[in-house]
Amino acid sequence: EKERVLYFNNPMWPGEAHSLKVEKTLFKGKSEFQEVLVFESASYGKVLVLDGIVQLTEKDECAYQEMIAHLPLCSIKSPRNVLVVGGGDGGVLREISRHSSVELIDICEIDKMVIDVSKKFFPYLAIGFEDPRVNLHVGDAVEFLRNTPEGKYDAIIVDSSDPVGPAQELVEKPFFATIARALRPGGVLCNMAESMWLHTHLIQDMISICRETFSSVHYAWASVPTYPSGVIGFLLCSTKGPPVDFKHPVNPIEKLEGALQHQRELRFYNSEMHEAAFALPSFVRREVSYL
Ligand code: AAT
Repeated sequence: EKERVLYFNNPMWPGEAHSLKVEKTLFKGKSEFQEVLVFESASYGKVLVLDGIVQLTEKDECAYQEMIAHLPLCSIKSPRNVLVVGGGDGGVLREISRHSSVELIDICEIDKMVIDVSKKFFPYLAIGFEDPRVNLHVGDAVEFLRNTPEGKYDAIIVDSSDPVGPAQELVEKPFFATIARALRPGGVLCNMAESMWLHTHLIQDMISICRETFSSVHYAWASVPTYPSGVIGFLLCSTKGPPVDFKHPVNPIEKLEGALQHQRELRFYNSEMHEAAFALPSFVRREVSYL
């Protein structure tokens, strides 16, 4: 029988494709916002694809979700109010729920189909929605943040898709301004920030916007094999107020772990990975500091 392989091509990574062998297609749908696909792959477990871009696989989702959640939450003492932008699969909620200091977790995801599909096919991610501290808002995060009271959150995590389609506005200056407004003084933002191998200009633009908007801005990265070029970056920013030393976690996860009865142990994040994530290759250092 003919082997089925899916090739992921996109103008975001011109001249190359990544591919996964398909065992079985599980879901194909078109929401108001994007095309949604779930398939069983031969080597990475189930895969969620939006508009032809891999959002997560069961095998390596731990790297992305753990890092995007714990890099900001372990950088401040006792985070209480947290907002997630995007993240409709629930994986980031699952990670935030490890933090017992957290009292409120708001999430604003634009596409209900992503949530429904995750509940059906990715129960280990969607379990994040079961935390009673979670409040789900289905809508555009741009609108949501415009109406958020000033200083409401200790941390905001932007787990959004690439800036083509519904996430376009999420890399623009007015959006970052509303994020900064919604954070308390000394609050933190962690924003998905693409690949240092592929998206230099996009990263530079985001950094220069954030430098105008926040009082500190840092770039961190982690290995995620199924994201284009195998890495993903994070932009960590803090608002004016008590300074945040992102590179040295003040709320180490090791302390939390003992206190938690979580479904599964951390697979990727620990305090050493946290500190290492801010070490940048020389070419990235130069690109980031030229601004
Ligand atoms: N944790 C999985 C990784 C993601 S999911 C990104 C989510 O952001 C999607 O569910 C998408 O529907 C949602 N989203 C996009 N635009 C908006 C918006 N304007 N408001 C609210 N939610 C939005 C990201 C993977 C990154 C892949 C890197 N190549």
